[in-house]
Amino acid sequence: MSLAKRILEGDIRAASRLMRDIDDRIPSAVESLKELYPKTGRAYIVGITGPPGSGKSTIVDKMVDILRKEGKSVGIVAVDPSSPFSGGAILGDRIRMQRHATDEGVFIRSLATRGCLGGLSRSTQDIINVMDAMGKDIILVETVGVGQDEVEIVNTAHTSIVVLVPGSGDDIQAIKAGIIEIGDLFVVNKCDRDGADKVERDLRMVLEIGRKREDGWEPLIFKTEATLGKGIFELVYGIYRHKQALDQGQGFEKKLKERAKTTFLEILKTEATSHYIEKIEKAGEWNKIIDDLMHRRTDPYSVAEKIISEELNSKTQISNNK
Ligand SMILES: Nc1nc2c(ncn2[C@@H]2O[C@H](COP(=O)(O)OP(=O)(O)OP(=O)(O)O)[C@@H](O)[C@H]2O)c(=O)[nH]1
Ligand SMILES: [Mg+2]
Repeated sequence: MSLAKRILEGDIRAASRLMRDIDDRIPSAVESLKELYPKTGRAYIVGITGPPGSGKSTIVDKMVDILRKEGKSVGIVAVDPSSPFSGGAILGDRIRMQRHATDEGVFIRSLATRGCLGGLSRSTQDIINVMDAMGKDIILVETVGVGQDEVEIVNTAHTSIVVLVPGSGDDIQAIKAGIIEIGDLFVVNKCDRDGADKVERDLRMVLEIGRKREDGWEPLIFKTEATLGKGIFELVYGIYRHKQALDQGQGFEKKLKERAKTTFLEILKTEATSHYIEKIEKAGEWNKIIDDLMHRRTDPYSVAEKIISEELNSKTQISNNK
């Protein structure tokens, strides 16, 4: 039986195996992903982003408690661009979810940047699709910070949660840096610390003077103390409220469109890039190109153009000769 079929039948080891193959960029993984794609689109995806150490994992962990009590199956993807490891190595430390590791209804996977292709958001999409095909009801995607990759990842979620904490001056900075547009729900965590009210006030102000959202949704703010689980129940119901608003308006359709587009662009980008890189490597021209660029014997624009047009020319020649 194919790996994909086994995954669809609920084989957890098959799912882990495919996720490892995705991490290692093993070509056959794509065949499995092709087979799984028609079975995806059922899971509800929630992105959680915020500065390092703001309590994202603790929040996720406490949300899982509630979701499991409601009988929902959960997938968790922890995207960690700063860590050189992937898989089990950092799970215990960074994800604080050992409690759920033995629960069959919870599937946890962590992801780190590999290589130089900026394929983090691609791998995340792939992993989300596997969990979706596994039949997870809800998939929580934790990402650190607000880099381009994070924004892309969070953009493809149905509901995006942005976590802030008191006492780090860069919060409002982060808010200004475009985080406002991506947050459907905001969390001020570590409310046991001084300054939580100020963060909330600042946030409210920024939200109010900000542009009205096209979808009409007014972002909600929640105050939590995740370590004690305070405020998490309200947050989970905030997700449901947002989902309901999406279902009732045109928001859902738009999100699906956005998700399909982002996934496709991401795949096109990574496939095309690796194709050309492979070609250059095969021709043994990598060092020469870099050397030429370094010494300004040529420019990167022309080299890229040349490689692409060479490929197109050779293709037309082949079809002309047929
Ligand atoms: N005082 C206080 N500490 C908290 C609260 N929530 C989380 N923490 C602590 O903050 C630290 C970081 O929590 P994590 O959940 O790992 O934060 P994170 O955002 O997932 O961190 P990274 O994944 O490393 O970016 C841990 O020591 C938590 O126990 C809270 O509400 N109050
Ligand atoms: Mg974390």
